[in-house]
Amino acid sequence: MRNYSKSCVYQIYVKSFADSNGDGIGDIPGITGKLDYLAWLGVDYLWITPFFTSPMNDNGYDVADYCNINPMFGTMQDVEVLLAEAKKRGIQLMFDMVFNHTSTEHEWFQKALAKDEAYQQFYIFKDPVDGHAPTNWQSKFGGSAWEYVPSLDKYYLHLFDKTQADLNWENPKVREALKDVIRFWKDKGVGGFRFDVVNLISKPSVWKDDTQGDGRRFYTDGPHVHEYLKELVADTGIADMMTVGEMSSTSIDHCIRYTKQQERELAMAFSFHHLKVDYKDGDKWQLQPANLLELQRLFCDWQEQMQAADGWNAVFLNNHDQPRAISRFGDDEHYWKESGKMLALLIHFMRGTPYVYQGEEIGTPNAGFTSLEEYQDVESKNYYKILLSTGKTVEEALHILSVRSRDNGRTPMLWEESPLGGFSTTSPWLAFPKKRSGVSVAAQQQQTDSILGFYRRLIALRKERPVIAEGTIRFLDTPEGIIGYERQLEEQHLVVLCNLTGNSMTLLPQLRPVGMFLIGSYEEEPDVSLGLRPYEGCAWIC
Ligand code: TEU
Ligand code: CA
Repeated sequence: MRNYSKSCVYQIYVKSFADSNGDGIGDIPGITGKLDYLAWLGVDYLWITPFFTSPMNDNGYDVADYCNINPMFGTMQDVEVLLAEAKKRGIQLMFDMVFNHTSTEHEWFQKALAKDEAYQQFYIFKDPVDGHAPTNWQSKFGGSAWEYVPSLDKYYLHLFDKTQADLNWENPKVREALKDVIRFWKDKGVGGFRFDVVNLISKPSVWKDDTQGDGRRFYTDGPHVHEYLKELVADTGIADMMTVGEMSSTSIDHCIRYTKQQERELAMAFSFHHLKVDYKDGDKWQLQPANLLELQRLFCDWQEQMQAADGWNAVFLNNHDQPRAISRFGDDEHYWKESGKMLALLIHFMRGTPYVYQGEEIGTPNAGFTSLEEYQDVESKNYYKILLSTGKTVEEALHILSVRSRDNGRTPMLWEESPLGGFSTTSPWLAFPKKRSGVSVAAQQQQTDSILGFYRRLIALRKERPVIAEGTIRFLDTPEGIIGYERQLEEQHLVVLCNLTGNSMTLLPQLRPVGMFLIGSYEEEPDVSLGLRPYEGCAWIC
């Protein structure tokens, strides 16, 4: 039994959620102003993406001061008001701890640049090898993972942007400094933490070229990662708090260790393999249609194997780094409402804690941008150049961005149907999605059969029905395109079937559920003898 099995987490990308002061940028008071909506939706936790002091090269994931607020988003007092107001509504806040790296504007890095050797030990500075970078590792945002500093004649490691320098966790002073950050926010009443790419913190002791890849196999789930996490959690007293680690290119075995209760590391983990089924040869920048058999296999493996070893998944299809699932795995044109609901059901009745990313609850589709100027994300801008340099035409590169850019998930929240969407009183920092008819909180709160209403019901059902929160899971032997699973708690069974294709799919007699129909993505109850309609998702209590 876990105390967050009934919970639902709502993720807020602060820059795009709600703008309270009319500068076109979402902010902390903007979130406070929407707490009644979030309480109505029924969510228990808000994960708020970083709003700390930052030059914003990676929208706040480049932190220059972990204990101060970026004035663009508000003040410390605004954060305290948000915490207090959330608490009144029974909502807890999770803050986003970006501990793999800091901004190069962080005081620690600035001291390192000024030749303070103690602070050089906070980062991973290395001498050039034969006049070039120490290894051939690649940054996840494109280009070398090493940046040369002429004044020091040294390179520093950055697995992300060159303004995001990787911290040296081997140095106990780094670990102590980061524990102080946790203590600071815990004392302010924060209810949990999300740890950014936390499985990349432990680098290998030998630095060598990766002849098979970009270097990730050397530092992913690195040698001391479990030890460092245990230490951080124990020394800050957060073992029983709501914590989630973002695990990049991880394995089930490691995620079991990260989340098994007796290990006392984290409450749950995000993994991303299921969101790479439309990457050709594992490359995000090469398009292919989603491999649905692979999706089914991955859900089955992660859900069943994590369960078998007492691990716990954070279940999700969307976040601020991903294109919108409704455009990716659904049909946002012909079956917008049905596919939005089906994808929600697929995730919400699984074993684990479901996450809702702002806007998915109203079926927000991809941005639909057609020119480079519309994009803001550092990764998109870098890869646009890389795509052109590898021979893609401008049209091809823009098409790839329109499918893969992280900005697809970062468009401002649509609160109303009006031109500025109720987001701001001025034009926002990033454009609204091109297709937005019917996509708004105000419109959908009026309707009984809206995507929004459906999410609200799913969130409530997890609290009402122990089989959803506590039941065991077993995947059904379904044909390609249908994902089905059964949850069981004592005598009660819950059967979920989701059609992820645009075709009607017949169901073999043994797959036809018999019992009480609970919820489905179409207005009319399914007739299972006729099969599943396009993008139909439905659940029965059997
Ligand atoms: O993301 C880590 C990360 O690897 C993703 O950006 C990845 O590129 C994406 O999931 C593609 O599959 C985290 C944050 O969520 C992201 O916003 C930051 O840019 C990144 O770390 C660096 O802090
Ligand atoms: Ca603002």
